[in-house]
Amino acid sequence: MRYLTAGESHGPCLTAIVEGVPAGLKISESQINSDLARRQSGYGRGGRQSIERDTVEVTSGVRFGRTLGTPIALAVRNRDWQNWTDRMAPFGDAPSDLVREVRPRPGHADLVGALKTDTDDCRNILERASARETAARVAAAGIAREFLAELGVEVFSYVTSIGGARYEEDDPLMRAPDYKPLAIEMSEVRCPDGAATEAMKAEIDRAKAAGESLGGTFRIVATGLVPGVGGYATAADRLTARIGGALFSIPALKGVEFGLGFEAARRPGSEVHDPIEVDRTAGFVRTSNNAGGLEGGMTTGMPLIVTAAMKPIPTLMTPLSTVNLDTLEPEEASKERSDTCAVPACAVVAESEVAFALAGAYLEKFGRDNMADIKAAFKAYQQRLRTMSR
Ligand code: EPS
Repeated sequence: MRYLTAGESHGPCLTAIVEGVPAGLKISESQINSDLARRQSGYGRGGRQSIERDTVEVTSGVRFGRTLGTPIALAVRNRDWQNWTDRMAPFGDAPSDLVREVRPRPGHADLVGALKTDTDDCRNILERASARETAARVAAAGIAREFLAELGVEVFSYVTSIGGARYEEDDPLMRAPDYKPLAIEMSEVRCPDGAATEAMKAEIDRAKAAGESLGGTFRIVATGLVPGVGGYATAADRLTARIGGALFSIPALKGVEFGLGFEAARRPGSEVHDPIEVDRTAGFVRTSNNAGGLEGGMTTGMPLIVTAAMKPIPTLMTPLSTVNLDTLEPEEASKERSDTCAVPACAVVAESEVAFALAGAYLEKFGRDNMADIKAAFKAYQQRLRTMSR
């Protein structure tokens, strides 16, 4: 299952095409819209989110609520487009009063993109490098999530830190994460802990008052996985590489850790690896989950637990110094309307990438054509695993 997106932040719409989806998968428009709403939410977001009401339009590949097994095309319209029709017009001449973007922001794709593509207007770069593009990813990932849900897999996320404010979990690598969807989604920063939520909001308030922006960390968890998805035989099969690569396609991500992550490098082997036991009903289980649900590039059957770090947003209301591309003189970087913090939204985008990576690996293991065949193969596999642990 693969997706491709197109679209500029202030163009008419964002588009996604998802291919490799089996036939007969039930798709819910409202489920996709609720994921889009989660991506728009979060304390510390800027003015754009009060303009947009992201909803999905499905224009191909689905009939009567079920997939046809053909490419699925999705659109998310930009309401803000109506304010940009002259400055972002696909055809005709540029307006005579057009203000080019010539003060590249450190940390954004502005400068390097302009050098690479030979343009004197960083807008040609920033329109696409904008985090707005992630709305199309979240819409596309709705398909992957529905597929995984049919096989009992659920993907969720929560924020573990914003700036210096942290949510200290008792047991972050617990065997069965205590998924608290209500507490997560009720929190304005998508953190299940009330005190940590308040501390994170206070950090955002301080940053906003100082014209600053803030990054943070979040955890993505997938439950209900069966062991043996992914592969150990070739580099391309390894689910660790696929999930890591998928997450690093999110522009603002600077770090990804699986399970114990960097902490594993500081401990002896006996305090890292997860002992194996056999349980009459559950089959082969682990007494800990330091690996974060992946061993040898494959799922172990324990929850997948990935922690990711997002850098602060590059647009600063108290801007850093840059160079004006016209005069080559030092100047303040441009100040586009922006978010103080988008960590809660980034966690939702990261869920989408993990869902795509997992859905692709499940399809490779259980077949691709239609849901009935896939479910039959899935059931047979579970049956064989049960026999092997008895
Ligand atoms: C975003 C839309 C953008 C930004 C933000 C994310 O809208 P606008 O540029 O009109 O304010 O708010 O983009 C960035 C943080 C960025 O660096 O480009 C969205 O819908 O997520």
